[in-house]
Amino acid sequence: MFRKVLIANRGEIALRVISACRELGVRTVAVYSEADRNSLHVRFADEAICIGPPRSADSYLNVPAVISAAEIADVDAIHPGYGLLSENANFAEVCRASNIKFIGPPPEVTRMMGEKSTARQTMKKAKVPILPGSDGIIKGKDEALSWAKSVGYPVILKAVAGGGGKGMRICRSADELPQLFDQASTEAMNSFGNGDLYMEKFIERPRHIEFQVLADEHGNVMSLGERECSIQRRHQKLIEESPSLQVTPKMREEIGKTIKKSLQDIGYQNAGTIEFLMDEDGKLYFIEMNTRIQVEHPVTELVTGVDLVKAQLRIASGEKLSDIIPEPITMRGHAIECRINAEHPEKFTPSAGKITVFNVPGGNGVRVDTAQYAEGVVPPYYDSMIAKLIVHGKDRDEAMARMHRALGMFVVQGIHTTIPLHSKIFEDEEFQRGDFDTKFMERFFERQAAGKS
Ligand code: MV4
Repeated sequence: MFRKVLIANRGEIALRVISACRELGVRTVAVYSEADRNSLHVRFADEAICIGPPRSADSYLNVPAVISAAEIADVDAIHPGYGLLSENANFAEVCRASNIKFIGPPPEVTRMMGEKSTARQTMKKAKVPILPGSDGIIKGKDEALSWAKSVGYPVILKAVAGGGGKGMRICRSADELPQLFDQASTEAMNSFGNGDLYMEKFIERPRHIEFQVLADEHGNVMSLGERECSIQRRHQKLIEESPSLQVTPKMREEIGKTIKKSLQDIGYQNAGTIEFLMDEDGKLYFIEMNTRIQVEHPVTELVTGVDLVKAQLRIASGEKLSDIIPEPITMRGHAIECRINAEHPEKFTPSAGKITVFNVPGGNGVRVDTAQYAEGVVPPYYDSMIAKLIVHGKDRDEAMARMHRALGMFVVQGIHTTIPLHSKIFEDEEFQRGDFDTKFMERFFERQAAGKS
């Protein structure tokens, strides 16, 4: 195991990694921006180094500053958390060149998966089901029109460098395609510095279902079941759960086998998530892969009993999956996570400021991952998520009841949060039935507005 690890992140995930390191007897080094001097990740790490001004671009995303801190603190490895540098292949390459172990997959794999059309082709070769679409990058509007004709409208144009819905356009007829092609390409160029597009058949009301995987450095891959992530707004997830009511044990086993083989082919290592869309007929199609630990990893931890962050550290230090997880995975009960954001619940605009009251719920089956506290400050520079409330129950009904009572006991004052919104979602019948898709929040807000008038 490593002697000392630098955590190149902030907030709850930095604390989550510190917790895993402590349990493994590994020393920790925090890095922080000038806005995060009083943050808990700084307080709980064994050492802390300031790496620059508040804005992420000047601190947490500053590769030379992070690497210098790692050299000065003399660490063996860097854990990138999620976001920030976690899927930056160049950063992983600099780590390698500096003889520091990057806790994640090799840069070659990250780079390949970051190029969405290449990831699609790679998964297709490995027999993972994909949607009908273009073979790689579309060279121009004429090629786009001929692909769309062969696939059939509606189609969706996506940025190969994409993520978070940027550079994406739904196209319902040949008439509107040329204009949407230009819009998508320009937006992709402005957001990612790469205007290349690919195309897929568009699914009208998809569910977003993702599979958690772990892969060691000896060619062993394991699937840890799925998470249902359809409850989102503007590409920001609000609620995640595991297992998905729509995934049967047979589908879970089949997809598990297929992705295991595909990731062995690729030479994948460490933790990863494979995202699928589920169509109205319940069929799953690969859309992209995330080569990092994800925000919603705790729901998988609660149903499988596997500590995913400790597994990441043990894998990166060369251990075999069969030593880390000796028994076959069994999924126990049901887990749900709410992402609590510092936002106006209706306007969804960030709400930075000082927290005056912070009462965290606890009790049976409740877990809270947060780096916030009373008198703590939510800076305006970063992501607005201030806590994750995660519950586990014997079944979905028990988990929902537990979440609803825990939300009622989660008191945050001084800033606005999404806690009241989350409470209302758990009172919604469509949510309670578990029969929803990625358009759920739109319907929910319509119901809310209708109910109030
Ligand atoms: C799609 C789709 C429908 N059909 N692809 C949005 C973000 C990006 N990662 C993939 N996205 C979508 N891809 C096809 N072929 C609908 C979406 C989509 C979506 C997907 C997952 C969760 C929320 C979403 C909200 C809007 C659109």
